[in-house]
Amino acid sequence: MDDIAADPSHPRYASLLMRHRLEVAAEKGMLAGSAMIAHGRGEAFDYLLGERTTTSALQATRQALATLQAAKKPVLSINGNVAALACDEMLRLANALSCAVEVNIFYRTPERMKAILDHMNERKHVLGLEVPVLGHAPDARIPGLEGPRAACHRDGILESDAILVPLEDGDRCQALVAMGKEVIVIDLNPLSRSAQQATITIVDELSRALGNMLDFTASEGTLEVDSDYNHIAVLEEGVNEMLNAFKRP
Ligand code: PTJ
Repeated sequence: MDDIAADPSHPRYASLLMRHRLEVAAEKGMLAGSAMIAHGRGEAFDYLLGERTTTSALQATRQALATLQAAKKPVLSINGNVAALACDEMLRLANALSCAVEVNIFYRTPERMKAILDHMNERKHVLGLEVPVLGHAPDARIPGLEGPRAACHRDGILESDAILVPLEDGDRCQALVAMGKEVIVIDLNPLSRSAQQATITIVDELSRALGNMLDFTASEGTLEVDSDYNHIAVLEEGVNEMLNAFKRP
């Protein structure tokens, strides 16, 4: 899938690969105008983390996976950046959870929706997965949100009880929490409104977090929800990891 000039032995290969994926997605018309800005902000926070998964991020990842596994009707939300960076991982995770993915974007245009849906369906076909890809025919709205970004599927986001929304915008995260859902965010910025408002926030790079979830699924099967999980305490550990960046060996 990735036709990238850089050598995998390059110390910054993972970062170069993600940038390459965004460039390809931009050419296909999948990305919002501000997608690169959002990515750059994420990269800056990842530098402070040392571009690695921290212990607290792993704790959040386990709780997120356990919560999705325990849900009656989980759904995985896809925006332009997520489709560009980690389409295959999202499809594989949905397959493992036997749930749908739903394309639901902030800067909604018919052209971008089509480009993202085409990409998701093409990758689903290549991977040979039977995952429902929603977003093509929204028949419901997220209460409390104005404009086209509220459009969603009744059988997907609207009726879900747990939702994974990587790189989410604060308003929509708040609206989903207000609907009583378990809202799981992946966001490298622990201070973002989404990170603060979600039920569970994984402060980690998107593809690393999804890779860890897939590894846990393969190695451990069904995980236990931790009833003592403390969202704010785990977030604070993420902030402390960044503040202590200079003290790391
Ligand atoms: O495709 P659309 O229209 O839905 O738009 C998608 C973007 C991401 C452009 C839109 O939702 C947006 O503007 O998002 P924000 O408000 O900039 O928030 C994105 C958050 O994701 C920021 O806090 C970044 O730090 C974080 N982030 C960016 N890249 C990654 C990331 N977190 C984890 N992994 C990444 N690769």
